[in-house]
Amino acid sequence: MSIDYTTKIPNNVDLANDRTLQRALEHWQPKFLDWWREMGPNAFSSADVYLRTATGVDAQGWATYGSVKMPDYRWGIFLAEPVAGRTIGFGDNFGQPAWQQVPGELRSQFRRIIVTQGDTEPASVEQQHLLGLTCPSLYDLRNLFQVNVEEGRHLWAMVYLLHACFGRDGREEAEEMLARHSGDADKPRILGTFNEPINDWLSFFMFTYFTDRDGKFQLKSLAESGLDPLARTCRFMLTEEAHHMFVGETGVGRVVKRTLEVMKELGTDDPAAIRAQGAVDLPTIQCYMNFWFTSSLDLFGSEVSSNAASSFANGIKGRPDEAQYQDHVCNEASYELGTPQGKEAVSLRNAMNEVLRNAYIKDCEIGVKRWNMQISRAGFDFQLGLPSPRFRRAIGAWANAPTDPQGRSISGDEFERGMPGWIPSQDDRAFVMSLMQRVVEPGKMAGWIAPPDRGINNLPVDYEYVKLN
Ligand code: BYC
Repeated sequence: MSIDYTTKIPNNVDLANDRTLQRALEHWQPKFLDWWREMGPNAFSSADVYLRTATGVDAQGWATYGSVKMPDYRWGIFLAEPVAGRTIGFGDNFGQPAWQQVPGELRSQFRRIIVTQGDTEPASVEQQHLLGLTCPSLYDLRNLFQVNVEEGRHLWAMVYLLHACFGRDGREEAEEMLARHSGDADKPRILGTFNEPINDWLSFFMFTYFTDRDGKFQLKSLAESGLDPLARTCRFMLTEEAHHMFVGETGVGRVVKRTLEVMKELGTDDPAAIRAQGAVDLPTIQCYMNFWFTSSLDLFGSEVSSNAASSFANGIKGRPDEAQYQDHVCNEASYELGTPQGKEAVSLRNAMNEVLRNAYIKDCEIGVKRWNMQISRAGFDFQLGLPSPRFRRAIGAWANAPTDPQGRSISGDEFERGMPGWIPSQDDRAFVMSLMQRVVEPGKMAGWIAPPDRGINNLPVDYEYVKLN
């Protein structure tokens, strides 16, 4: 199924044959572009950026690379290929044909989930609005912009569903997507993490490692949805999401690598000495990890959630890779939770947010292992680690239960006293910000980050990925 680039809105959903939908989306398009110009990376509107653009949705040839000015990026609507005879893979409607339209009785539930998903996409672009001004290299600047334009496209993906499946309500929700803003006191973004500022590149790499990975798991469970257009939309989004997590994993890995070089040169692990050389000491990297990991854990919702149970029962949102399980109905099974009050058995359907969160945590561990391998290969015995999922939670059973990063219950006072060493303190943030000096000579890297192993699309690292004009 090829993508039609001859129309105002590139798409592979035969938009030209649905004039009403096409007109509604064409009406939203200039508002999106206004939002991009105001809230996106607007200091770089005239830059030529080496970007990939989706040109097909199959596994082989879905991307084309080329130089683009970001406001001219061809945002569009791309769904993965349909699967003939697809049936609903979980819940009470297990085995019935997948829906091509939203069933009337599930309208508000579907809408709420699509709105929540959609809201995160422009939020992340807003969070990263000024980051380009302090890029550590042109290679990184290009990756930031690739992530930004694709988050913009993911907004298009959800707005398409809102327009196509929810009529007037959906069109209103699509307008609201551009009216809420990250960190806005009156109209914030829906989920907590998407209102946190991302003012430095270490935070950006942590965000793309930890928060985009929440995206991966939410999209994987929506890719199982009984609503076929939603499932196909999310399947294609996942191909783009993979690059964002690559940026995060290699970004943190390169910061660690540079720190290890400095530690070796100096023959010390003393944070003050490492900082004086303009690198980020490992304990500070750990603090940034603690912050973004715990914030991202909250994005999965409460451990016990009737919303999650009902989404599963109704075939709206499954588990990632649902096919790996034997039982797809789950109305008998139970799940054991650890709560501040002790162990508690709850029905599996009610614990679906926790099932998803645990799959996510496992996935988070993979990159941490790689970073630790770098550290031990360099001959140092420091280890980075994910904090306990009980630590610093704002949502769910552990929300008002202070623990240390190991998950041991402590008093509120101990918690307050410990925090400056557990998550970035004001001093840590000020130090990391002080490193954020713009480097834009092709191939040059800021002193706090090692160069990548290779460039983009087989080009050398010193290719001029962004022509600043
Ligand atoms: N902050 O029953 P509960 C991505 C709300 S990231 C604020 O516990 P439920 C991306 C919740 O909305 C993936 N509020 O949980 C990454 C509910 O409010 P209402 C984003 C929160 O309903 C990087 C109430 O608390 N995708 O794509 O099962 C860059 C009780 O909720 C939070 C999705 O999230 C929070 N952290 O909700 C760009 C998928 N957590 O309705 C993009 C769609 C919960 O009672 N969303 N609440 O007022 C969902 O599936 C679900 O809405 C949730 C869990 C996962 C959020």
